Amino acid sequence: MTVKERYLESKKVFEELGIDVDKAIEKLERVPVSLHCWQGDDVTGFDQDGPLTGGIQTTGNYPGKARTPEELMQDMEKAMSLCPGKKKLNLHASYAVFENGEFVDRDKIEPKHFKKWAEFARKHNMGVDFNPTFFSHPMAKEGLTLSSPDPEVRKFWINHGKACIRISEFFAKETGIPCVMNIWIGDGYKDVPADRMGPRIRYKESIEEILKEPFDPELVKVTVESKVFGIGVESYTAGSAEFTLMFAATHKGCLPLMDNGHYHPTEVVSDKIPALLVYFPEIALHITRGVRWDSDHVVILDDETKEIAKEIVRCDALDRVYIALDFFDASINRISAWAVGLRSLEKALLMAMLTPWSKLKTLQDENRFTELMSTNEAMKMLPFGDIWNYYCEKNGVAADLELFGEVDKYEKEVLLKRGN
Ligand code: RNT
Ligand code: ZN
Repeated sequence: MTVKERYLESKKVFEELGIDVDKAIEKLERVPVSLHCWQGDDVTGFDQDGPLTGGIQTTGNYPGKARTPEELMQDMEKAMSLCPGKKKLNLHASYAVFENGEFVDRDKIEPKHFKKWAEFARKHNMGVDFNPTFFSHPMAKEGLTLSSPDPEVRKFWINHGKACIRISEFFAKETGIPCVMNIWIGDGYKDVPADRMGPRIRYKESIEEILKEPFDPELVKVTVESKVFGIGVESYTAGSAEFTLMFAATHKGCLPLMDNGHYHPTEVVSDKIPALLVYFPEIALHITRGVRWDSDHVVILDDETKEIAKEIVRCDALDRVYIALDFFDASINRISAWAVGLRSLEKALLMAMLTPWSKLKTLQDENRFTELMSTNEAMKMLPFGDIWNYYCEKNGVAADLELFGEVDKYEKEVLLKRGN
């Protein structure tokens, strides 16, 4: 049987449950997922030679990492060609492209330093999301940026934030698609602090300063990402969950961003999505996989990824949730990391779209929990794979079992020739 024939057979199973499979596929094709550039070079960037700081860490030394904008774009292009669905580009400010020997520090970057990325985005018909880079820089003094007690340090980073707002608006105008600008700082303390409120007051005031930069809230969506701890800041972070949530709730046009690696290990973001959607018109997500901690492993089709996708879909919130990936694994082929991560999320979304939520909700509301459990378990064995394979074929991308071969070929033809 061909992929198409299998699809037509399996489709009937879902249709019996009242699901319009063709419509689900069409819908999925339009959901943008933001692909993070930083998986391609282990969060190194192009504007500095120092180590990765901010309490995040990549481990591994897999050969062939991208060293230049050209290499990174080439690798992202390859990764995107291996994934079905609509993409967006997620960029960090540290990926500024300086030409002809020019260099400016982060507080002085301009849209022109991102012209190459705007061209890249336009070439691929995608929007751009943007992140000020508050780490891996000498001005992150003692690991502190927007919450630093040193006004000079704060000023530098406030100016960086303002520059990033201008760049985000530039991207939105260049692509015609709103730009999500995410503020995340690694500020915090290794050991028990004497003052937990002071840094938060300074962080609040610093973001407020950044937001004084004029921008069109329809074009730039400012998000604030929380985090419970980082490497070297185990005892305290300024941007805790309550802090960022309250900031977003009390500042017009600001959205909360939840990264599912940034909570206590038994907390789940899937349950937080519907809670926030009750109050916020829009929210943002970083989808990652924490293994015991915020380890930023590649996203796979695990239970929490499926639950997150389910919540977005059954809350009918695909147009209210900005979805981005955020992981960085340097121990395996980086193209495969991107492709497996993005494809896994696409699979989770597809499975969520092929589930008869209104029927299941009725079972819940009518207190028919015996039937709900047995139906839920039955759903797990439905032939999702046949639908997925057809979705890949329709989008002209590799089937699951062809993926490794494609990546391996690229590794031999391109990555290994880099000699790094
Ligand atoms: C760090 C945050 C943040 C970063 C990126 C590189 O823990 O998740 O989103 O991963 O900005
Ligand atoms: Zn994140």
